[in-house]
Amino acid sequence: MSTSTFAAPVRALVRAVPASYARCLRESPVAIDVARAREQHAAYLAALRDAGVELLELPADEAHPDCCFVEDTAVLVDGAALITHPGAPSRRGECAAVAAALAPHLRLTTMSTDAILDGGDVLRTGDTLHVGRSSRTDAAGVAALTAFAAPHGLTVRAVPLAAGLHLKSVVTLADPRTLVLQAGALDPAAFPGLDVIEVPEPVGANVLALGRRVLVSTAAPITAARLAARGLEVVRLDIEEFNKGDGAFTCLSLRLPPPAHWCA
Ligand code: CIR
Repeated sequence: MSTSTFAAPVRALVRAVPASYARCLRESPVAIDVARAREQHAAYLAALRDAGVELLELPADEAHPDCCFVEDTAVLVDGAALITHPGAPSRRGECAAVAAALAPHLRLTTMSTDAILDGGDVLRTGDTLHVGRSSRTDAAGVAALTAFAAPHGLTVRAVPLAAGLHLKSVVTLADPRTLVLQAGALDPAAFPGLDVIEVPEPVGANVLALGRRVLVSTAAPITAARLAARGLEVVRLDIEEFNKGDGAFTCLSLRLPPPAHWCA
């Protein structure tokens, strides 16, 4: 058993938005305004800093339009990082710079290229890592995560995903015992022992818990109201240009908890 307790992150790795973000991977070919994305990214970084998070900032990589979505390139647990082999071939070149930036802070394990896994598919609650079996994470990726997590006392549970890009596109952590789930995307029974708040707003399901503070999209008023009613300090941010690229709050950072703690 891991003995760590939930906390806000102390550090977060983030990566700037390249001009090529206009050509990022996305399911619907809606036009992206890169200048607006950069403004929204700046507001996101300001919100992290305001929550006491020290930022490790990587420059943009124009050769990798999706590079700002750093969450997919690593899974962080208890002083260690699993550098992933992302499901999308065009994103695999993002990992080297992330690994180099994390190396001074964490022990690194690099996943085999025989498996695929995106960090956006990995949702931690306590000693459990829920991992989405999505188009970006295969059975070998789940096995690699299981081997990485076991020495840390963490159990991995696979969650088949029918809709959404990643598991955390449809369900995220609001507080250590509460999940926000896009209504209809998954059976809440997949998360026994946890409170699951089902919300009708697809862009509401990806929230970022920073201790008792939680980042929620300005386009998700119902989600925001439900979380505020539970006593959480809700901070609303416009994240639309990243929603267009099939991303949201969690995707834009890799968060490091204080020692002996875990974070969203
Ligand atoms: C992709 O398709 O890979 C990016 N456009 C979006 C990645 C979003 N990442 C995340 O949810 N963790």
